[in-house]
Amino acid sequence: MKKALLCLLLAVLLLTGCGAPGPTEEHLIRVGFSQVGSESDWRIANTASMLAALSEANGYELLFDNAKQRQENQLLAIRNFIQQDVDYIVLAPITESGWDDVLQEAKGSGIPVIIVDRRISVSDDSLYTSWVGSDFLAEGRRAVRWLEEQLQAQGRGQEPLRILHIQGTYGATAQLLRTRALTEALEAHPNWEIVAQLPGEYTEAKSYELMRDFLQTGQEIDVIYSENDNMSFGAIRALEEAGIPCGGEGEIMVLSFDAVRRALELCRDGKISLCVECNPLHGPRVAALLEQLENGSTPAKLTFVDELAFDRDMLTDDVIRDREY
Ligand code: GYE
Repeated sequence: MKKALLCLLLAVLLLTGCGAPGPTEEHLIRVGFSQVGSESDWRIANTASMLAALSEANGYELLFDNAKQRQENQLLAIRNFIQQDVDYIVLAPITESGWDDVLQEAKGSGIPVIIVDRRISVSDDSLYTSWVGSDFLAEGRRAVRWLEEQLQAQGRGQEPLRILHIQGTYGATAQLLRTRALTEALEAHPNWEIVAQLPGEYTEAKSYELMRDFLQTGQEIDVIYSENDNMSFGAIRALEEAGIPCGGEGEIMVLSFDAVRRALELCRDGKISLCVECNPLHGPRVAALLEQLENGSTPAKLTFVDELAFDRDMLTDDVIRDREY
């Protein structure tokens, strides 16, 4: 009888796991995610997408760190993830450079690293397993091509064109390549000129401030090439406060990157002339890469996301309604 009871107790203990981690807890994949910050609508949508995809219900234990737009915070976060011996590190890098040492440490600890959104420039590509994000040069060229076509259609192809360039965080791939596309365009069009370059740091507040100061100079412009939507929002606010219209015929054209819902609405309302799409919904893409690694397969080194651009004529209510970010 005693023996039977003991057996029963043993069976119960085995079934319940007795204090040891439960079956699901035991199998959670531990991921440390170092995010750039929360500087823009794009970024906030990106964070939401990552948190949703790498949830406990989906089998992940996510250690999330918001670096508040500072690389030193990202370095600290990664070292902390290494110390906690996570299974994987996911890094959304603020700039391209400065990652060699810390990624060498991750490699030394045998932790695979996935890069998301912006790229990194490292001396040894084996320091990261895989990258997924946008083709920022293609985005910039999409904006430039649209502008060329517009000017051509308006018979202004040969006229002087004065451009105000609002730039994102210096050294970020999205800044470097969107800027490169504009630089290429200036080489191809000697009648195009950059009146000023403003360091908007991808935020609405900074761009608003800089735009207000710029308007004080009294310089005239035809186009604003703004490297993300939030900087466009800030610039448009400053223009409106100064009583300067944009988007209409003969008025300043705002070309904006990301195409978040708020920007699409401004495009529909005629204030933004072009929204170049940049898709932030990388959560499921990163989860797919992690799954491949878990299954022992080798994911593609680079994965580019397909994107579009919208002007007022292309925008339908459906596009705006269905926009997830
Ligand atoms: O355009 C901007 C964000 O790296 C693509 O960063 C991303 C950029 C995006 O803050 O809104």
